[in-house]
Amino acid sequence: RMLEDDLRSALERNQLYLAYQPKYGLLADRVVGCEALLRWDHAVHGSMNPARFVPAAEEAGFAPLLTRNVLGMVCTQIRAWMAEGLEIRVAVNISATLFASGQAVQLVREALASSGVPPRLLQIELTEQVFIGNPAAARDALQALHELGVTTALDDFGTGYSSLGYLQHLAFDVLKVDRTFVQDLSRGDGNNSSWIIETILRLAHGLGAEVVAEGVETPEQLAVLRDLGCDAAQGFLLGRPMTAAALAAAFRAAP
Ligand code: G
Ligand code: G
Ligand code: MN
Ligand code: NA
Repeated sequence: RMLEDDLRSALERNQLYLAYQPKYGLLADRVVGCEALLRWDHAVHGSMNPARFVPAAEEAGFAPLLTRNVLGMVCTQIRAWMAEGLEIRVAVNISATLFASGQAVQLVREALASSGVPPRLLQIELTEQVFIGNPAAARDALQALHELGVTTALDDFGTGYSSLGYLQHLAFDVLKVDRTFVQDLSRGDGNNSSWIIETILRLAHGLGAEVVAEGVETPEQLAVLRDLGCDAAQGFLLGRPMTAAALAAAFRAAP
């Protein structure tokens, strides 16, 4: 109730903001894009974790409002970077429930139309949860996004207990390997995690999708991912979630 009221007023006063975490292309050896991560500095409770307040917002029925806000902020930022001569693709997390309801696609369409952002600069990250419930609706919504020219990423891949069969019918441009697999990576003999990542890479590439490894924290993990032929990596080693200005500087940095 209190959280709900605080959140409502934070939304009304534009007190939520975004941090941007770089995605690092392993072939290009440079920052190739970023993920937008929602932040809320509560006046009394300090920095709030989106893993907690986003679900609370959704339960309170704020999902459409919150998502419209996030998409608006992202599109404004993309335009600002374009004005500086930078074309930076931004990935946005959208909750499975909102996505399956079909509302998310409409919000994306509106955000693109009102901002004039080129659709190719927007990517939508979804979890395996979208498969549960109404896979047919999810499929329609994915197709509608692709028709808009927006790309899609399957987030936290490998942790959602979903059937691989869904991948056959639901096309994603990117699979994001969950950080639990990346954490256990070490060089040398094939431990289970490196086999799993190798298999995900083969699966994804066979489906025409790219692979982003999440949660890369050590140079050793990065080296193994490179050896395995992973396309891109994200994690504290390559950059923490940062301000838009810092992200632009990282993007500009020559390889
Ligand atoms: O950035 P951080 O580790 O604090 O994010 C925690 C969780 O919150 C992650 O699962 C992330 O996907 C989710 N999250 C971050 N920003 C958003 C957002 O704008 N919308 C939604 N739906 N989830 C978000
Ligand atoms: O669920 P999703 O993958 O969207 O979650 C993104 C979250 O992961 C963000 O909250 C971000 O802060 C966090 N994150 C990003 N890089 C790392 C990392 O290298 N290690 C850990 N532990 N968390 C990370
Ligand atoms: Mn994500
Ligand atoms: Na993830």
